[in-house]
Amino acid sequence: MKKTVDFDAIVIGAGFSGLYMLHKLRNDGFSVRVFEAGTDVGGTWYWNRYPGARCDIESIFYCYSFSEKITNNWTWSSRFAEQPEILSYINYVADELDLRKDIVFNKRVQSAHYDEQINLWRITLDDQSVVTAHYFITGVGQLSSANVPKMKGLENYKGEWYHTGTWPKHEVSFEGKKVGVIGTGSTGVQVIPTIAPKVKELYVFQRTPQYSTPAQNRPLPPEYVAETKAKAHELKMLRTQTPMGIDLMPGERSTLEVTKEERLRDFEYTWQKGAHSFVNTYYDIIFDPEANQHASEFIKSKIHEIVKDPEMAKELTPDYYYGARRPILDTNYFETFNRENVNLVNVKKDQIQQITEKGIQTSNQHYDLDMIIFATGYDGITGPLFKIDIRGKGGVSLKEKWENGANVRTYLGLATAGFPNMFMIVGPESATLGNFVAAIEQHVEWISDFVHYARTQVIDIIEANEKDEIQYSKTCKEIADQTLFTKVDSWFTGSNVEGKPKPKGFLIYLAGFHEFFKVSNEIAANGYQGFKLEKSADLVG
Ligand code: N01
Repeated sequence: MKKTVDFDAIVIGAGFSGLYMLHKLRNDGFSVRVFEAGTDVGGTWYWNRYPGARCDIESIFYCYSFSEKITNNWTWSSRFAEQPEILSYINYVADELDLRKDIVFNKRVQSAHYDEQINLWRITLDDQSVVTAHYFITGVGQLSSANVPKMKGLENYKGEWYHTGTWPKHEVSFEGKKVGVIGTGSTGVQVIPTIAPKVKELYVFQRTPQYSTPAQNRPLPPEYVAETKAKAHELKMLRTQTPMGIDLMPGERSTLEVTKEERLRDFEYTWQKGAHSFVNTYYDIIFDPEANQHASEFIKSKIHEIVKDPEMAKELTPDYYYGARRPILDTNYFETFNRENVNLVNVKKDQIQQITEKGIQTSNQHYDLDMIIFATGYDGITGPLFKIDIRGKGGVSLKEKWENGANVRTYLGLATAGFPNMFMIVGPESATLGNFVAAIEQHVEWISDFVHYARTQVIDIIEANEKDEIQYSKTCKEIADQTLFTKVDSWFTGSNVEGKPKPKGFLIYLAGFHEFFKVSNEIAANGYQGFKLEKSADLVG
């Protein structure tokens, strides 16, 4: 049967992933259309406009590296760029590469169904129009499905309320207001110190205290910028040769082989150095409970040193393994709790019972609030994919195949059996613990190389083998089980979303970017081992 398709590839999302995917495939001569729910490019950085939003990977790494021209033409102002600057950068890239002409904004993809009779993907948009493509590629990110907890009474609340991940474009005023922030993850830790000086009264509703180390953010001096541009090639190499896709390797020594004095000196050094240096002080911090305890105790002592009220310091002190949630970097987070206008509510002890017309009712007290900010995170990793009705062979949905998230199985996090010609950028079980943009660049290049290879070999159907993905998922879990990540609840394990099933596996490949790149490149070099490749010249669109 001869078929016609609208596009060679349809990509969802115009963030870092979708934009680069569009550029790569288009350069290779494929017809591509990107659909984006927002009104402009940016993805995460389009939606997350909350006060204090900035990257936690150094700006010189948190950007594309594929174009010398873009690298040379763009100058970051600070070590960790703020959201408006990152969004300007993404806009600059979109203009520079003339990407907008192939992006349809304001369009949400509702469903993507694979038609196995004629081997194409049929994509339905929110205006019920249908487009078809040979390849279906998701660039929806891991953290784009906002988690607004089901709290009784929210619909009756008369004040303003916002989720950080869908922050409005208009200016939000805090002056003279009593504001409640629910959630103290990376987002809450950025919002709280930023708005504390602006609000009349701030109430932080904390369920789990956080370990956080100082980002040590600062403006970038011109000579440093010149130096990084001169060694752009070297920095690019580091993205693929290090575990986190940045210029850091885990320490060479064990926490347990040094004296107490050395340990304190080393921890103090990495604490002052900032970025993700602290978690990398010694190689065993996220593997060995005893090593971890030393790092945890150091941070706990810092919390007690910084926070003047000993009771408050105690409430802010975590009691689980440090680093086993994505490590948080802050600017003046713990210091903010010394302000007169900042109050801490431990909602594990004093539970939120309901939202009232005027604020929040806990078991012990009513808090009158003009504004509530939900910094409650995301239905992570699987959430953005499950928001779309994706169906593969036999009409089976991704949700069904992955048992609602309890049994996720992928091959390299990039593909999954039963869903031919579908690729996921930063999908579940890919290596993303670190520099997301470096991960995205590698995934996009790997996918576009594969698609290019398929075209040259006249391969029409690409599908991961079930047996290989079962083995890959097993490996992912085995790697994670050697770390402390599987011993702590977090958005990686879905524990932050009420009713979300705990995955049997672990949804991030934790052996590091460098290992992931090696494994995925070897698979490619071996003729895409682990994939079924079918030639069917008649079906070529
Ligand atoms: O989300 P989180 P996030 N009642 O899930 C609490 C990236 N990121 O948006 O810990 C009360 O970590 C929840 O409590 P608990 C980064 O990868 C990057 O902060 O589940 N509280 C927790 O305190 C990060 O890891 C940057 O007990 C409730 C908080 O809300 C990821 O995004 C900046 C609750 C959610 O924390 C997620 O971070 C920001 C409830 N019903 C984010 N439900 C950069 O710097 C949830 N919570 C690049």
